[in-house]
Amino acid sequence: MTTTSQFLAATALVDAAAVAPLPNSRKVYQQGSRPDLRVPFREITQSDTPTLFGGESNPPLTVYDTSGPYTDPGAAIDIRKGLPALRAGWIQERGDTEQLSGPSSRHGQQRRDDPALQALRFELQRPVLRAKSGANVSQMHYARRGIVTPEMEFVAIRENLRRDEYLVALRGSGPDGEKIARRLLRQHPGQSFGASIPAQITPEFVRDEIARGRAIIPANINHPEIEPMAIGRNFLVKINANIGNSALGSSISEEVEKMTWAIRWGGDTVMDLSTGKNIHETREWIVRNSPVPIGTVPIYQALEKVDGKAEELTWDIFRDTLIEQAEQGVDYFTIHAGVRLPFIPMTADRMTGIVSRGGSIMAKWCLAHHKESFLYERFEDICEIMKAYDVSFSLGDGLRPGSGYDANDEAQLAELRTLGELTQVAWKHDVQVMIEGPGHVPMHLIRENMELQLEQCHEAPFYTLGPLTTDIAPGYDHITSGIGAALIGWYGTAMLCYVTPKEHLGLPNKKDVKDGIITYKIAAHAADLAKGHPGAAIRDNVLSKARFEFRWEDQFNLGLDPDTARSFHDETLPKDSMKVAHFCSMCGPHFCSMKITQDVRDYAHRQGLEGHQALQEGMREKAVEFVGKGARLYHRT
Ligand code: IRN
Ligand code: FE2
Repeated sequence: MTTTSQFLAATALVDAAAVAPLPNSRKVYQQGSRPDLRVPFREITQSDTPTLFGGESNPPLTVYDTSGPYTDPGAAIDIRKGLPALRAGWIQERGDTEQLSGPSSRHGQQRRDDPALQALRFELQRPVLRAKSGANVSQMHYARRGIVTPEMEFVAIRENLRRDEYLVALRGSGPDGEKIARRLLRQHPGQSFGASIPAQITPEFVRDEIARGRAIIPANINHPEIEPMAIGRNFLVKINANIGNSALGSSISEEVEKMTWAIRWGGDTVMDLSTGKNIHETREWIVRNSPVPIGTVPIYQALEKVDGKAEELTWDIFRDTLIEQAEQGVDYFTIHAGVRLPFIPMTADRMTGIVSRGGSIMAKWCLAHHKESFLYERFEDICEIMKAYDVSFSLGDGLRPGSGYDANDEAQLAELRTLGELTQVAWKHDVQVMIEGPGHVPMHLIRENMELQLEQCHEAPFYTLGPLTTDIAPGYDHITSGIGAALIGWYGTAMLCYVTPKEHLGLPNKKDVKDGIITYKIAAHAADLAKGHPGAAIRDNVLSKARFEFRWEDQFNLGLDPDTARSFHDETLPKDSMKVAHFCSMCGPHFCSMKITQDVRDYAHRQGLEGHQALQEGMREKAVEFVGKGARLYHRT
């Protein structure tokens, strides 16, 4: 057991590896319409190696950045103090909030005197806000009244990926700048399944999407530290990383570090699913240090309060838990209000029953009392709390299938319809909503699931857990689910909840968290490409050009995980000189297809041949060379 003071000493600063800037990268900010609106991006510098297409240089590429101030060497971060309150001024200016003297929750009052816990707490140093009586502080409420908030403008700038700036840089990069720009910006038209992403995302577009309920900006007024982001199918596909201790393992400092680690690799939101000890304190540390929205499942903590006895849960305990967490600044709540009493028997013939933790807690409560769920019956009361802090709903899929066998069954679809009904209740209160989805769904049933969600939940953003496309690969469920995530993202899911390799097997460690995130970044980006998100292909094109030009360092650095790419290359060619070589160890110096293509082009150039003819001539010459060397052709991608 570590004592409080040991804990504090150990966590004064976050683990350096979790917060160091990524290689060849620096933080850049784009100024919005006001001085306190600075939108962060990551700029990846490329080498000056002369390139194939002429003498032009390779301008740095700017990418979306979720890592917050952690990767900015200029920002001095002390996690005991938390991050700067970036949005504090925006919230205050709106004049619709009031400051409470301290946390009003029972938890706060009961435990304030505990000296050990006091040292772990932040509330004592920060204001706790609530909407003034009668006010509604949700982004949806502002949007519907025609107000473009700084949060919306922030999101608009972020989603455009500084494409215009990159175009200008490319054009100025050398004599062939214009040609290169056209090449690097080219992408295949997408198939969007009804999503319509404009070429330029404006603050007004963001406002309109929020007003219609087609997107949300999770942004609790008690989480002023966040850099706002949007979840909606007309924006970049987002990913969520789950962290959290259980009764069995992991400490507060580890959880904070997992959060910084998760956002370093691209987590757009983080859910704290802690269920063990010091649940309140763990969350406070995470929220105060998180630049991304934090989600929770409040029923987990409510269950702790009744010592794990689901049947002893009451509305009062649940309501107090919601208020406690809303005052801490949690940005979205998973609430399993669609698990209704009449739906529970529908799970009787399932292969895997109810696999959702929250869903099973509510099912147990409903059966024990033989009563309708208090989450369903009190839904409007919950909305009142949500709009007083701007907490977004993530309506839980408590009846999601836990196996391909159970996919798209009666119970799942009955719940989905109910979530659609509740969406309209929430929207009546101008409360932001997204809808959680499965789970385990074989590929051929995924599209149907997405279409039903859009129709029945009135286009509220879908947020799915995978889905896992097959059940036969425990240990590899980041892959079984990454496949489903890519597909459902393409069809229109707005956010993908990651699954790590430890799914079904144990609590993920740091490596699992990273593997889950990279897998989901791949799925999300593949979906952006397929949807035809304007500008999605730039990074692919820039990386492909670096690859073709044997700029190894640039290839590593432009990728999602430069460290792994570099270490794989080092395994066989560790020397620095090999980072400029025109081949790698996969095919060796003589059989590199890209080297050969370049030789072919050079040959054509020398011979003064044109196009097709050149290619044929070159290939003939190469073929002779190959056979001469006893070539075996390797298939490669
Ligand atoms: C996402 C979509 N469907 C479920 N999720 C996530 O699963 C949800 O956001 C939360 O992180 C977790 C909740 O699990 P239970 O309580 O439904 O098992
Ligand atoms: Fe599962």
